[in-house]
Amino acid sequence: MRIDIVTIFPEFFSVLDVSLLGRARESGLIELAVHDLRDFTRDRHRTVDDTPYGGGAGMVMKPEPWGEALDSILDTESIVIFPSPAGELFTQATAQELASEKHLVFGCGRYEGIDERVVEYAATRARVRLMSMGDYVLNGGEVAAMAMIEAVGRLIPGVIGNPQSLVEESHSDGLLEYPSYTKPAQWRGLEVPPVLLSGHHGAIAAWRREQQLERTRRIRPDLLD
Ligand code: 6GU
Repeated sequence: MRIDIVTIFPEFFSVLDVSLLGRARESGLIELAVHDLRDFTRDRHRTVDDTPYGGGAGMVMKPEPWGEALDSILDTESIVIFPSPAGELFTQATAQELASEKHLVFGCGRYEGIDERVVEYAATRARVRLMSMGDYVLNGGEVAAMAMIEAVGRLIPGVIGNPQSLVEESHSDGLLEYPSYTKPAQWRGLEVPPVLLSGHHGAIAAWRREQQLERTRRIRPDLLD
């Protein structure tokens, strides 16, 4: 998979050099490039924002640098993702859909947002999705893009060593994950649930399922609807 990111804070994305995704990049499973939006400006001050038409607080990102950036990055197979609190909710199902794409482009807005015509223009050149991480406000799309890239990247075949771990994890079956334990069996007076030490695989599977259901009912009843 190819991933392009457009941002005014390219240094944010240095964390993608490490860990699982860093290895996926080294092995060529993921090809990732970060582009500084200011490199697509043409004025001396490398201006990326201006005051909003109609008035109001804050600044809006100007369309011209975005147009230049998108023109240099997009091709017919691209899908453009604009992280936005006004977008559709990004879920595990979204991550799964995006994991089979060839080319993801993340357009990270700052300030009060990007001139809406940029989204309109992008939609004439590629498929476009506005994606939100949840009902809270971030200062810009960078952290959201990073979360989406991690969620998608780990679903690409070969990125995770043991694919079984993808099958068993939270949200893959629509429920929260069961609790996990490792040695020692007793720690600071706290015990591992005895069933996990029983060697009885059927009983363990049943206990884990029950834990998943109990947790989901208690913490995220909305997932059961
Ligand atoms: Cl994707 N962007 C911003 N700026 N804030 C958010 C978000 C995205 N998702 C939730 N809050």
